[in-house]
Amino acid sequence: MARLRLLHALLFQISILVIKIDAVPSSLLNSDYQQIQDHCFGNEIDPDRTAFHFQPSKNWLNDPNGPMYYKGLYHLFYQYNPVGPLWGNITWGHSVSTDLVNWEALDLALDRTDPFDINGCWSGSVTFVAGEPVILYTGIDDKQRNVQNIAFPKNGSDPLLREWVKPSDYNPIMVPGGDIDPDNFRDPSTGWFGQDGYWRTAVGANMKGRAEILLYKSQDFANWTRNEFPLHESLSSGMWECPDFFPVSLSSRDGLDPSVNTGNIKHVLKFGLMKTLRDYYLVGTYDEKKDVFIPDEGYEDDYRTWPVLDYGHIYASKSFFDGKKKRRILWSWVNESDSEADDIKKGWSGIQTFPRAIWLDTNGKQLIQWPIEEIKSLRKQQVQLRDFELQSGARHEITGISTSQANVDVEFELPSLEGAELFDDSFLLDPSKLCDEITPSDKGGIGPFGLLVLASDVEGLEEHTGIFFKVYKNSDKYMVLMCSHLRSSSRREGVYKPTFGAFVGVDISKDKRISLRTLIDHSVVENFAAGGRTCMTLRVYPKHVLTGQTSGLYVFNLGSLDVNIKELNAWEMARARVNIRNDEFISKDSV
Ligand code: DQQ
Repeated sequence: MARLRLLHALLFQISILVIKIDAVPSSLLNSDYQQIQDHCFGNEIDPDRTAFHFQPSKNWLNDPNGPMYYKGLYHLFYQYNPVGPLWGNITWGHSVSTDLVNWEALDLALDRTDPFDINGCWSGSVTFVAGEPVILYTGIDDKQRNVQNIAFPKNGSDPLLREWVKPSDYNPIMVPGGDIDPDNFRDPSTGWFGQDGYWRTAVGANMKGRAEILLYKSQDFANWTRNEFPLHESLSSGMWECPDFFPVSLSSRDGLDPSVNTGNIKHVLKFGLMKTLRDYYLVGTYDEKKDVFIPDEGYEDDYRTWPVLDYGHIYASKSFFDGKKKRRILWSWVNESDSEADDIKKGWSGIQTFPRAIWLDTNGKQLIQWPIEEIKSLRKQQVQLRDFELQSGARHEITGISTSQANVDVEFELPSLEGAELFDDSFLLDPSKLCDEITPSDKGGIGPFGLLVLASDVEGLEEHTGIFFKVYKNSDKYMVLMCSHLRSSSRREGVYKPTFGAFVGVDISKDKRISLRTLIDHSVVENFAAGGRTCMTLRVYPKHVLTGQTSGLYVFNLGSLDVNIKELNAWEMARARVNIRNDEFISKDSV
């Protein structure tokens, strides 16, 4: 994880050359925090702590691991440091839920106890084998190698799956052979079962500089042999972590069991690129005979051309098939981007995105991600705008609800596309650079228009985070750019404040509308544009909340053309019950 911090530190250094950051004496910050800590018991006062996102009650969290639905309960495991708020001592934390919104913490599922995982229980998955959940995970062994291990429930009739056994006569089940870099061989995917009676799993590996998703096969799920060919490989993009490989329907939003390989389907290979710390995915076909994945036409071995799962701040995502509601659900790790010193003061670090249902767009090319329907159970007061004209230069505050814990759904309508600025193709591979050049004084053609969230009330919105769109014309086509600027998001010291950008895959000339759904939860802002076609998750650490001030929400339009808000609905959100231990709840309500 040092590399994450290093990258952030580097990007932060670069950003201060470009953006003037107000200097805040660190003694003041310390006393701000002290004030909070003095009054802080549990979740109530820590202003950065989220209200409806998954996080442990304290300490470090990273990747989501092995999500599943079993005997009436959803289970989520996660990479967890049980003794501190920074990465290290990695084990599997474990929580259960009946509704994917409220979570109860259980004891560690996997701890570093054996020679094959004594230096860490890293990421992995759960597969149902003969109806019972089985964990595959990466252990860092006594020789500091990445090896793959297996664990079974001690008592499958316990819906809580409290105890797991790691048989030493099985483990490790895969070791890095001669051509595999023992430092980079990890994160076994959920298994799938082939027509030939063999199980498969995909493992990320670095093979002398080449990224390979290795494929292993087994008849009994215990003895595994590496396939002659990798499932997929890339010569140019470095190590691929946390592979997820699953079928998606071309004719329905329903999720599919990982072993389905017939019917009107495609396959998705999702992975995290260590080089960019972003998650990408490829859509294509799985040839079960050769056991290879073939990306669809147009694929190039250049990560800059691959769809990014979320253009903001997420990594190491993991999905599972929810047999209860026949859908595929995905979580992603959202790392902190405040300073390490602040994480130590807070005593926690890392959250998961709100669970997202994912399916393939009708165009067969793009994944759609959308907060699961259970989120509605958290909605409180609602405010609404309808057919509201946002004139050029306008900024309008949404009042009537508290907006630091909110769900906003807005649909912008463009009366015309006349006057869209011309697009320069050189920006195609680097939309965030284009976003970076958009400033409030830039009276563009169509846009920027969008939302300002977590804005300070006083001193002329000194702190605010913009999520906005701008429409460009590229020969006979229109392009919608989505941006988020974090440069004014926080006056706290040591916060990483990048600009994120992406092109939204919609044909704006057809319906002249673009929607944005935003989940605001104290220090995280998840954005879903165009019905979930483009996602952008942000970490935001406003300073104004440290002194008890509330945050504001605005719609704005800085383009020279007026924009209409067809409809805006905003709900204040309730606090979910997330990982507060209460054994009574577990025994009475969950089972
Ligand atoms: N995190 C885990 C690894 C994985 C990485 C270690 C991705 O298994 O490759 O905590 O964030």
